[in-house]
Amino acid sequence: MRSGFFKTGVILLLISTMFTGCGRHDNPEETVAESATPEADVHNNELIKVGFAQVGHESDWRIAATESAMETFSEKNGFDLLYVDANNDPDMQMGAVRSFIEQKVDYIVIDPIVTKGWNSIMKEAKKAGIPVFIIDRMIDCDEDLYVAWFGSDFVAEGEAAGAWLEAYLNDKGRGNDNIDIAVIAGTEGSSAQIGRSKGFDRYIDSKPNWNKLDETDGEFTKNGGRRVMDEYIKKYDNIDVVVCQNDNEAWGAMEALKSVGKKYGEEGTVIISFDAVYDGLSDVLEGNINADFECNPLSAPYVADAIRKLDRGEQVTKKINYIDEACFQHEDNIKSIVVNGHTMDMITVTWDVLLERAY
Ligand code: GZL
Repeated sequence: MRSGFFKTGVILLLISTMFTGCGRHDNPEETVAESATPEADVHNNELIKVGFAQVGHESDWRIAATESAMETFSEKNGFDLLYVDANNDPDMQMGAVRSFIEQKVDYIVIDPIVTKGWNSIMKEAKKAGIPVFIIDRMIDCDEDLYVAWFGSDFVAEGEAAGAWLEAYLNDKGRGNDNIDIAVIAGTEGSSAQIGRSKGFDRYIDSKPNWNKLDETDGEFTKNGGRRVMDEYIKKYDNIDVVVCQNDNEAWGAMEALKSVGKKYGEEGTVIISFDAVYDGLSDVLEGNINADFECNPLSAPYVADAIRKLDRGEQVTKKINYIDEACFQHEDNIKSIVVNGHTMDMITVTWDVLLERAY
């Protein structure tokens, strides 16, 4: 295990208390990442050994996140990556972290499947003197057990979806109509699901004419979205809006609606989605998905940058959000939305917008 972390003495961790929503940074100067892809920087020809315990391979977003991590923690960038795909199994993921500790890696990176159950393994890593970074989803643990977290504000993503739906229905003259809403949630107990549900529910709870019919775990997968939407179609005569907590679930929901001849998107049941991966934005362009709220998967370069900072004895901010996220729509009818007092532009998807998509 490299001792760079201890050579540098006490690392001052500034705990940032800010949260940012899609489309804005409160304090951009606090961003940790200065160079997204660090120069190849091998200490005395020694690779930095990183153990990365990934959620799984459940979605297009996840594949993009994994590809970013593989590229970032590559040997040409000075890393020796130990990678474990936990296949959406929290016990397997905890076991992977324990094996990284036993192998005395230099750093551990975790994208946690669920938020609960992490305190003891995190204490084991701290006792072993191995710094831990959390990316994307969050865990419930003492803040001194990890160096920094790079992820999105999932509550703000959920609120943005609620704000857009409010504006969209007003634009259609349906602001006072009774609206039946079904939610296909992400993996239950993941901070992404908890946050998006919490954010959107703030709008559900504030509108007596919005009726949430149901919320069921679709596991962030296409099959999960299909399974849940099939159930909803059998159970409910009318569904005005389906909120899918990622694009893969939206594809499953579309398949289910198509299988019974129901129209969706621009021509029927409103579909809201999250992630805004390339194929998700393609469906926004085609009018199959009405609005898609970005969640950026490219956090690995920010961890590599923070590792370099630690090695140089520099401060690493306990950063909460690392990158702006955008809000996309099919129709060019909503200019912007306001969430938590911040105005965010709605981007109408065109071919140019789609071609700019990195993932
Ligand atoms: C969100 C991420 C979620 C994505 C899904 O940051 O954890 O997990 O929204 C993925 O696509 O499965």
